[in-house]
Amino acid sequence: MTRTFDHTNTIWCAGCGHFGVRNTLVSALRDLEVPPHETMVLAGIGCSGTIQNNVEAYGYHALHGRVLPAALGVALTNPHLTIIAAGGDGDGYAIGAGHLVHTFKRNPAMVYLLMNNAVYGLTKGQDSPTATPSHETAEQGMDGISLGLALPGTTFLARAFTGAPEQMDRLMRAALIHSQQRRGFAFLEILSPCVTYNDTYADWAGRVVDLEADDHYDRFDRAKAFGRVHEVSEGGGIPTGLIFEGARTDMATRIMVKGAVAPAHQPTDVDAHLDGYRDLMAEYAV
Ligand SMILES: Cc1ncc(C[n+]2csc(CCOP(=O)(O)OP(=O)(O)O)c2C)c(N)n1
Ligand code: SF4
Ligand SMILES: [Mg+2]
Repeated sequence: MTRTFDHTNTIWCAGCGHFGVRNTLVSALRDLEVPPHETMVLAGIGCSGTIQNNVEAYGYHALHGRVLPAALGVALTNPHLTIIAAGGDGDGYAIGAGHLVHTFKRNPAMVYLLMNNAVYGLTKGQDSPTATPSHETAEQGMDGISLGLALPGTTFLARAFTGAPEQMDRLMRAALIHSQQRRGFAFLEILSPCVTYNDTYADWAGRVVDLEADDHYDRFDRAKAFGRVHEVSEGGGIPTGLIFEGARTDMATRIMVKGAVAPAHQPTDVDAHLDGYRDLMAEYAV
């Protein structure tokens, strides 16, 4: 199926990393032949949170920090969709951090693109949870990959950089395939610089370390992955690549009783449900 939609009416500043994320997502969906009517993109609030306006798919604009519970509802209602949740570091690591923790635990089949620019772009440059400690904040930074490694149920933890497009493209496809194969929650943090309020392109380009470039790196070993992420981070580097992969089925598959039909695939005509309603009312009438 060809995707003809090419929306150029983005709100983004020239040079914003979010363009690269959007273009990589669109080309991966096209190459994996995911039809628009089987794709749903949900986003939070932020410059990043407008990505769903620029992808040919079903779209939903969630409240700030609430994209993951909204996407979880879609994943349980219609497990046949390819679901992409997206948002910024403010959306996912500040107001939405609690939802991230519980989505890691639940492992629903979806992709989550967290576009990290270490700043609140839309509201003009306040510090986000990933702002570097020297950037006018008294707080230490936040690392979503380490957070995910610390929770036993996680199955896909990766980090890309818009300044390394080939790696980003590979990780985007791997994340989509992970969720399509019902292996669960594919968390892909993308370093996506805000050229207007926090231009980190040069800094990050000099610090990214692709863990998969090391032939001895074992992405299936959680403890070793944690150790390596810690080691690289302590040395001032930013670990990237497919950092961890675990084996577990997705939430909808786990909770669906054998033979049960997801709500989106149940008949909607009244007659199909009439006997059930009557039985229910009869129970109350006793
Ligand atoms: C409940 C609520 N609190 C605060 C805001 C204001 N607000 C809008 S976007 C945003 C942060 C955006 O930063 P981020 O998620 O990192 O996205 P970016 O713009 O950097 O892509 C904030 C605090 C809001 N819209 N709703
Ligand atoms: S303000 Fe920053 S994050 Fe927002 S569109 Fe401009 S460059 Fe991108
Ligand atoms: Mg941001």
